[in-house]
Amino acid sequence: MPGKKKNLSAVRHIVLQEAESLHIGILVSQWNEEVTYAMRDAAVKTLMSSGIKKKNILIQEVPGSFELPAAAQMMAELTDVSAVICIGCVIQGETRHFEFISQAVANGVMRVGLDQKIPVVFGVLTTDTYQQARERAGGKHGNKGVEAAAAALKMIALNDYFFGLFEQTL
Ligand code: DLZ
Repeated sequence: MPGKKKNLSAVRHIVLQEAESLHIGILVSQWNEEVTYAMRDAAVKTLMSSGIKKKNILIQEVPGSFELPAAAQMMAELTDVSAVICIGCVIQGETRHFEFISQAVANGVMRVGLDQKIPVVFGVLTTDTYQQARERAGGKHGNKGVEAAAAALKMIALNDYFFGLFEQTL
């Protein structure tokens, strides 16, 4: 139903053609690692439940969320991944770091996705408190790692769909 709020953490299986041969990248920020590692693990589970082989999931850590866009660009350019899932957690502190990092990461991830022409997913929590972040990494608000993985798979499926339409015009 359009406009209805949907919690994608409920997503279980997304059917993809040739899932077994797909390679997917996951970048994980080491800041707030209790949260980001829980999101990473949920993302891996979601990918595997859709048929992605564990050996085809390329996981790499980065120092902080700010490094996610640059690492996503490297991964997209230098590996054969079909999508990059960027996982991070930025928590409001006493300084303005929060605003600068959140904004830069959101813009950077978007830009890499547009430039590289593969899905680059923004799996970055930006919360006021640590507690809010934990609630979204396996707590009462689900796990945003699941949602990030689901978004990557859906965008790959969308690309396949458009490619199919394009082939019909040839
Ligand atoms: C410096 C910093 C701060 C204050 N807070 C966070 C945060 O909440 N989450 C996060 O992922 N990273 C944080 N960082 C680190 C920056 O992302 C980055 O790694 C450093 O500024 C080095 O470029």
